[in-house]
Amino acid sequence: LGDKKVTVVFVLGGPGSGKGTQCANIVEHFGFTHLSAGDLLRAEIKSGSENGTMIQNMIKEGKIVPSEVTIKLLQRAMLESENNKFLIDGFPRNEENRAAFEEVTKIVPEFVLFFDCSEEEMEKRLLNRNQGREDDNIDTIRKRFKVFGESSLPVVEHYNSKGKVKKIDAGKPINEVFEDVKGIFSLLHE
Ligand code: UP5
Ligand code: MG
Repeated sequence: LGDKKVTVVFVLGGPGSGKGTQCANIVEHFGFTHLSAGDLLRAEIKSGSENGTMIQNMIKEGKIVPSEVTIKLLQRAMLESENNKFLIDGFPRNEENRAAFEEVTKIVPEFVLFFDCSEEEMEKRLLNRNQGREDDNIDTIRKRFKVFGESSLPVVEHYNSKGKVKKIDAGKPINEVFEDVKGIFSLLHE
């Protein structure tokens, strides 16, 4: 990223915990730019990139795409943006993602927003979403939950041990969750 000085908040939580929904609210109220790693990867598939087929297969299986691919997309998006405040949604998903991002970008997150939600509630939301996502079927959803528990929760634990995690009860209605989110972002000084 060169000289560009940026503020990054990682937004983590299980599949369907409401990361994208709440990021849209945060953008509106607090002037961040939302970078969903999953959305960037899906755009990469659509663009017909040489990695497209590999990414598509990984997403269909609920697996984590190689770090260098995702990091390149995130870096490019941050460079191309006029903004210097970013919500990075759905990344890092494993310890290797986390270490590689720190190594390559030298960016340390301001904090980690963690949406805590039961699998039962997340499953219900994903099966009702109806936006044609290839990974919103019960087989892939189960795989996503497994990967989240095994690989992504340790990342949350890593940051928690550094006192960087702000945990939100994400099982509540959307507006109630956002009240709690607002409480956290209101404390952020410019
Ligand atoms: N909804 C939201 N909040 C609600 C609430 N409080 N009450 C009731 N309903 C609520 O929400 C999901 C649905 O629930 C929506 O219909 C919403 O209206 C409703 P959303 O805000 O979309 O939840 P989100 O947490 O964003 O769910 P998403 O499915 O996007 O999470 P995932 O983490 O599974 O998906 P992502 O796009 O991040 O990643 C997809 C795949 O890409 C991964 O499985 C992986 O294969 C790959 N990937 C990588 O390999 N590397 C990466 O770095 C990122 C992704
Ligand atoms: Mg999302």
